[in-house]
Amino acid sequence: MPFTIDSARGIFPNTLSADAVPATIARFNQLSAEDQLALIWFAYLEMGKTITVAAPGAANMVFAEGTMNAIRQMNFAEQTQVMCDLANRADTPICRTYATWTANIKLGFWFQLGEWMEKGIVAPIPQGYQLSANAAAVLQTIRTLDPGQQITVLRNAVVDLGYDPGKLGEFNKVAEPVVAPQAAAQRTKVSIEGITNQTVLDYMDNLNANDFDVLINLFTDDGALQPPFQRPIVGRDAIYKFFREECQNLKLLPERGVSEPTEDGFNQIKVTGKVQTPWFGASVGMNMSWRFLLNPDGKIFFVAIDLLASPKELLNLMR
Ligand code: ECH
Ligand code: GLY
Ligand code: GLY
Ligand code: GLY
Repeated sequence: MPFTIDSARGIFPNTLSADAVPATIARFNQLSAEDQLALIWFAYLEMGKTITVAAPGAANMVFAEGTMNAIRQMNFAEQTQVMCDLANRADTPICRTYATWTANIKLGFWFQLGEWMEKGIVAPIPQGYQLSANAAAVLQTIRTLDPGQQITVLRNAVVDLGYDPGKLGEFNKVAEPVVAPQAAAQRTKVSIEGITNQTVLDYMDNLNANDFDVLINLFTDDGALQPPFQRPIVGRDAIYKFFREECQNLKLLPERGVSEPTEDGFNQIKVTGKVQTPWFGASVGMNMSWRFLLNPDGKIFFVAIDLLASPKELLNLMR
């Protein structure tokens, strides 16, 4: 075996990912609970002036409904306490429930609380709330990021709230229902300048079609997928679970790529392009790259998905 997952992670080392995102999250995590909530509130309101977030589907919200309705019944002081508990990653029943949700359910929950805060049903951020100097500086950094990086900061901030899922022990993730794969007539085919490799084309087309059963067969049994800013997810079962729980209705718009043979019959392929999330649709195109390592049978042994540092990186196909 010429490659391990660890060595595969280093293919195309010149790829510049958006380090500003984890750096900003690290600074955000140092802030007080009150500052964290107020900062997201301000960032979300400012972003809403230029990009529109789509309401979560009703079917998705069913899973957070019990918790949301319990919060709705509380008085303002209790609601504020729940939100601060979430920001403090406290050990409470609601924080534990939150920890079992997928990213989309967490986002849908906050989307609803945000609407209720605007309507006065849930305790608002206090009128005239003054961010600390550190929080104001983090907000200022967020303003300088491109929209794809801004929504990633927001998403990652939301995902990190609540009780630490790592401390829950064994649990089943609460995820939205899996949609049926797209019908043949609705499917689209990508074309990627410089790439004819069928595995890579099939990867894009099947992920776009939510056809996770076909998609997963493109991977080796011991293959790995590394999402942006995360450790690799290793093994076909774990990747399949990730696709079904976290990867529905994405739109991959790959643009160009480069392919070259490497050791022992493996192929390394880098593709760059845009990705849209169902939350923001065409109003936010995230600048992304995919770094594939295919085994001699053309199966995916490793793929890393990175959020790029700048649009300029879309043209960087250097090894
Ligand atoms: C309010 C104040 C109190 C605190 C909070 C509030 C609410 C905040 C809200 C925020 C909503 C934010 C949202 C963000 C959504 C971001 C989505 C992103 C998606 C990125 C997906 C990517 C996919 C990449 C992949 C590819 C593959 O090939 C393989 C799979 C995978 C204001 C109340 C908290 C409501 C909605 C960034 C990049 C391409 C790796 C998945
Ligand atoms: N993007 C935030 C809003 O539309 O309210
Ligand atoms: N509105 C986007 C989603 O539910 O994924
Ligand atoms: N960053 C997208 C995901 O990991 O789901």
